[in-house]
Amino acid sequence: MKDLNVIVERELANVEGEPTAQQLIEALMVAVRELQGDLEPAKGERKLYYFSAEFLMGRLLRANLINLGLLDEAEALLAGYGTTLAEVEEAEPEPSLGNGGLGRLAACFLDSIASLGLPGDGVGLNYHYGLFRQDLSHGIQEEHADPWIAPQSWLVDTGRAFWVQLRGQHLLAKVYDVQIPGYQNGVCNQLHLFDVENPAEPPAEGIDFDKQDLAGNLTSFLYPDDSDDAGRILRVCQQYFMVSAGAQMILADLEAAGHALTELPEHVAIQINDTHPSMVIPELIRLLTERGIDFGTAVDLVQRTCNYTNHTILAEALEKWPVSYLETVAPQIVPIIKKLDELARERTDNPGLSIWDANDTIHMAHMDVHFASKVNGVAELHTEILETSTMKDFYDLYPEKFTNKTNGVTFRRWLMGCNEPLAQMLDDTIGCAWRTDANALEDLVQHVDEEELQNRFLGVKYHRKEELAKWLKDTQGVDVNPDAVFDVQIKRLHQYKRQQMNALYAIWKYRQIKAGVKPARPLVMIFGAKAAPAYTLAKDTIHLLCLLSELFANDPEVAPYLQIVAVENYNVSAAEHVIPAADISEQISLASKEASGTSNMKLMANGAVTLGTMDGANVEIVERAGEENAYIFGRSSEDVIDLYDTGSYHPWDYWRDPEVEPLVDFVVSPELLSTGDPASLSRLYKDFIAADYFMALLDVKDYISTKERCLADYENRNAWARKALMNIARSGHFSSDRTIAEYDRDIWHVNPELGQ
Ligand code: H2P
Repeated sequence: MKDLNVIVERELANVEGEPTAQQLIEALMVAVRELQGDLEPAKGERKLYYFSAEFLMGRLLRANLINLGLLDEAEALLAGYGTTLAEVEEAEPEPSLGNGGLGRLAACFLDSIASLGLPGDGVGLNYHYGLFRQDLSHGIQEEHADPWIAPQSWLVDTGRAFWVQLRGQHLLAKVYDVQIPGYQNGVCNQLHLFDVENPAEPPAEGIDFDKQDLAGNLTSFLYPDDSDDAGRILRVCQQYFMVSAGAQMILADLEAAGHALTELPEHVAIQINDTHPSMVIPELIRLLTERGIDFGTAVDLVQRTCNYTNHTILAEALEKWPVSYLETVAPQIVPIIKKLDELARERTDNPGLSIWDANDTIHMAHMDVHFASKVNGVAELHTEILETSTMKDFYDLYPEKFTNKTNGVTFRRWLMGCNEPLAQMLDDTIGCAWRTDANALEDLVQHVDEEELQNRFLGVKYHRKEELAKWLKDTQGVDVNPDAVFDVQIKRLHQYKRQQMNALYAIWKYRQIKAGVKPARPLVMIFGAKAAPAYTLAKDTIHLLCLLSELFANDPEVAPYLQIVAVENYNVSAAEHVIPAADISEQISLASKEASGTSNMKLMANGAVTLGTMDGANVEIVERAGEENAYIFGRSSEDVIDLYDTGSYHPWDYWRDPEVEPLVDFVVSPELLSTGDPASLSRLYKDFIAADYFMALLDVKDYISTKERCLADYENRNAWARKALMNIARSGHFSSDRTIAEYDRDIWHVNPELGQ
């Protein structure tokens, strides 16, 4: 029987003197990998393959120790070296293989699939330099490569590889596995990441690289800049590389298990996570027909195997590729797509539902809906909007395909892992059942009125705020006051998420303070956000936040009351510090635009109170937590959809409001122009008054007054603690274990217990 201590000792045998954090982490990683290697994958007649361009895994040492039941043992071992896991894990590099909620969801799902004992693996790409590392030191976002693959990493070289025909050349796709252990159930599934044989070195500076060099750079970065043809074609190359290798692997596994190819749907379920892996449909059909199966049968087999998750109603994210790109990248699948389009046209004469449109553009989501078994949205409101608006014609054609699967997050990472003191408080109050069944958190409802518990909660929160303050000091030299309200907005930077509306609030508050209205308690506004490198207005918003941060910090009249902290290079590890310390959870997207959101769920489970619009999963959060335990503002999704449909939103009408105008005009005030980039600020300013596509000005007044009400309520500390406790108690529904059980029940049917 292998033992953690024995392996770590063996690994450290040659170390002279006290081992460094790096050496301890590496020894623990080797030990955990070895122990996981002895576990068995979940087994069953049918296996799920979850295809995703992103898997935002985060650091894995703590998560894996929790799942192996070895956390205490590891802490005891480290105590022997005079340190703790929290200290040494800072030396564990974080793979940045995702952009935001979409990739983090995929990571939570893998954890839940393994923990529920379901046979299911992830399929993705092994990006060497990740999304990018964000540098904010000059008050603007600068991007750099974010290498994470060290000699000791979580990657296991499987020795397997598949040839992929791409852009007229043959590239070998090597398979690396990341082990995914279930929660104390002896199961270990895999995340398969494909990679080129000889990856290029990272760019010396920035993230520019030779986009034509597929052999070297195909898997360098996630989302290469798509502002030119070369970048877009490279994205299509990445997608095809992933799905072709993935499809070949699935068929190889099927045959190795002794099954006929015609039994594909009986033994395989594929989930297409967003449109990036959509080409798996024509690729599988191609591979099956190449192996002698007729086209009609191949289509039927693939359709019974594949399912598609939609994560957004934003047109920009529903990929459309010119036929010419596909001709360049993978001409072998173009005739298949043509035939699929013809089949789709036999099913409907609505040209709006075609796969291959009159402009020779391929609509990936259309191909998914026509040729998947099930199509799901990621929160009730989102699915309803898909059915009644964005995909209404598809819904009318295939009502039976549509289903909702409200997102969830793994409580093992997002509560047990990142907030031990809160987890301990829960154990002491309601017992440990919640650790295996998050619904048991409901038991906390009976205790929310207990003053002693409220005080204990406030103590835990304060402690976590002190810890965040220390981490911010250590990592970016910022001082924050733990007595302040910690107001947190953490999500990718996008206009629909409306960080710019939050910036207008900061300007409002600043002007109040300058006018002599001092807040009862200081406010720390914490932002964590990366902007896509080619998304200018998003980068302008980051610049604005950095300028405001500096302005407030340098003004002695303001600094004691108001602070903006932009967490640099916000990622999963940063989130694990920020989320437990949050008081207010900012979920302020324009209603109808945020499909679900998942930071809302993590923050809820950690006792932050939601300040948000009735959008995405906020609706379900408020339904459960109770309206009195959240702060809701803004126009409804119906109103917003109507404003879009009628074209009747004109930002200048709102800008002219005497309370709003000075806030917007401040963006181009001498105070900011003196230190900021005038081009960037005036671009933002013009966008506010002349475009404001995501309607920040529509809701800004309501937002300010609701936030003020929320801050006033915060002063009744025990009443606030009660609200926070109600949020925790009602967060169990948002466990990804619940989400995955629903996917399995309604879509995958891989649960061996059910004998599917
Ligand atoms: C997206 C949606 C979120 C959703 C998430 C997971 C694309 O994530 O916008 O509303 O919760 O997928 O389904 P994000 O914006 O964080 O990249």
